[in-house]
Amino acid sequence: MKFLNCEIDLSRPKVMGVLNVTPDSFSDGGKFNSLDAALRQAEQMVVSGAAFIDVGGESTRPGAVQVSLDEELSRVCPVVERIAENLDVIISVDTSSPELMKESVALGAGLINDVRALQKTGAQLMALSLGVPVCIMHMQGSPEMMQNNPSYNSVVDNVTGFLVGRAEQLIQAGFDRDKIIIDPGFGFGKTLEHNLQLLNQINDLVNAQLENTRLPVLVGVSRKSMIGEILDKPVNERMIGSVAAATIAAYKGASILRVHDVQETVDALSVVQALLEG
Ligand code: 7PJ
Repeated sequence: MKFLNCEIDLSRPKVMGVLNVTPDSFSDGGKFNSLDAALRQAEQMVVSGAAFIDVGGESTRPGAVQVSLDEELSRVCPVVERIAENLDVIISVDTSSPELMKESVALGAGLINDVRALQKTGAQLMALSLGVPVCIMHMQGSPEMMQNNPSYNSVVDNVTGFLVGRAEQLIQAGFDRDKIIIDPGFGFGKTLEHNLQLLNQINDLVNAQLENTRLPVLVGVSRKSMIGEILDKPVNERMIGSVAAATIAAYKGASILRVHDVQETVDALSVVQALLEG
């Protein structure tokens, strides 16, 4: 897939490091909220082998309060700017806001990662005009309400149908087919059972075809409550469980793993890669 000034081979699984710049972010507890700390954290992730750094200023954890656009812009833009100036990595911006998409791409971001799949007013048109690749994610409901009794007939069919349908709409609207990444949205309006079904059948999503081609799949399970529920452990003790889940997703064909623990995941993926090639 072609990004601003580089090409990334997604036939081998790649790691996206999560850099939260939200003070209420559940897993970092706001630790990386100063600019220098954010840059150091990003640098560490690049050294460890991250191909992408995902910068997000809006907490979308269940029940999170919405942040204002000004707040989101002021959290994210300086971080994007500093990373673009200092590191050789693709910067992904985790946002649904067209204004932030525009600002961050102007500052050097190369991927728009939207948990609302460009469905917010103006987002689709903005992403189209910016011309960078996009990751569209499935979510049932909205972050405030989504864990309120989510239900599906078949979660795998529903999520696959939504993502392929949405990708078709984007292509109709003028997007390049080879600039679309799809993501089932682990934990976004899903019970543990739904998440496990999706992970177990992630190859169905990987193999879903659009005009005879597949779309790269991004998987984000890192430190999420599905891991916490399985382990009965708090967020700071979910690293190994998260790496296990990422390993399975990669083995079943996921292209990008969105994680907090970059080095550990990179090592695990090297084992997957060796096995798939061997
Ligand atoms: C995801 C995300 C995910 C994509 C978050 C968290 C919650 N973007 N942003 N996929 N999750 N594409 O990291 O726990 O799963 S925020």
